[in-house]
Amino acid sequence: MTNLPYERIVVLTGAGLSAESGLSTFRDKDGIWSKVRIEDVATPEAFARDPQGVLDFYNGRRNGAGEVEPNAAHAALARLEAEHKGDVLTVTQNIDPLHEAAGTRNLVHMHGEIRKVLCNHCGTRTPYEDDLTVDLVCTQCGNQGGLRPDVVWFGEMPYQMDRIYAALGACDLFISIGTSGNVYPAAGFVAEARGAGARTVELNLEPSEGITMFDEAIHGKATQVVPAYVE
Ligand code: BJW
Repeated sequence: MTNLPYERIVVLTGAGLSAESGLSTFRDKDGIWSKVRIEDVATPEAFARDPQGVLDFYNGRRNGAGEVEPNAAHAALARLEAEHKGDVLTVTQNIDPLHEAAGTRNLVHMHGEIRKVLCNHCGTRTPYEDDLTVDLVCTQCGNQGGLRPDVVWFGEMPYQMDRIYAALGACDLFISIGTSGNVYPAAGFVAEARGAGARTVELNLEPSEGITMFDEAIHGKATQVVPAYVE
């Protein structure tokens, strides 16, 4: 049973949370960015230059993630939301569906969801589980060639920023889990929460880029440190 003495909690999660479920992180030694270049797969310019190459990269990621299950850290965060007396908002940078699979409901996927497709022409976002190809036609607007994974690339605006900043401005506890603190705006959330007077806590395998902004840091594997901290 969770016993954290705070009213409004914001939890930020990153790739390290899903690492023990078998999903790769980005910036660790064998991470995704050690195998492919950001400029080739994770920018709007890459998609414009080589749409099928980018779609193949994400088709591979989605298929590789087929059998993945939430781990003990996802489960602990779902219990925190269910049992905590105050508000808990979970903001994830992850595009996998493991928070919701574990039962978290008050959730923002700020970098999108790999199991959805976004039409670059009309902006419609819809669930889509199959491989994407450049010849697909949008069922909403009828345009061909604009369908892409619903993920936020470098240079694009992450989702629900107004909701996130409102929660950061009102929170009294901010917990950052499994993120290296390299990518903005998420890397700046700890400063926002601190500015609002919140206690700031990092739960990560190692000190992140933003370590000096945290009041407390517990370093270890997410499946160990997250249940121990929130329960
Ligand atoms: C464990 C563990 C275990 C391992 N247990 N822990 C110059 C200065 C400042 C900003 C910029 C700048 N130039 C450009 C920018 C902006 C840019 C940016 O931040 N660039 C930086 C590289 C400098 N950002 C953007 O473009 C963003 N948009 C934007 O800024 O819009 C304008 C705006 C302005 C103001 C307000 C709002 C908006 C968009 C960023 C999009 C990021 N997209 C990606 C790809 C998504 C799709 C996909 O998955 O392919 O998102 S990149 C990638 O990085 C992915 C992640 O969500 C994101 C963060 O990575 P994360 O989660 O931190 O993973 P890692 O691998 O870095 O870290 C894992 C951590 O876990 C490590 O610390 C490990 O130790 C730990 N770990 N195992 C616990 N078992």
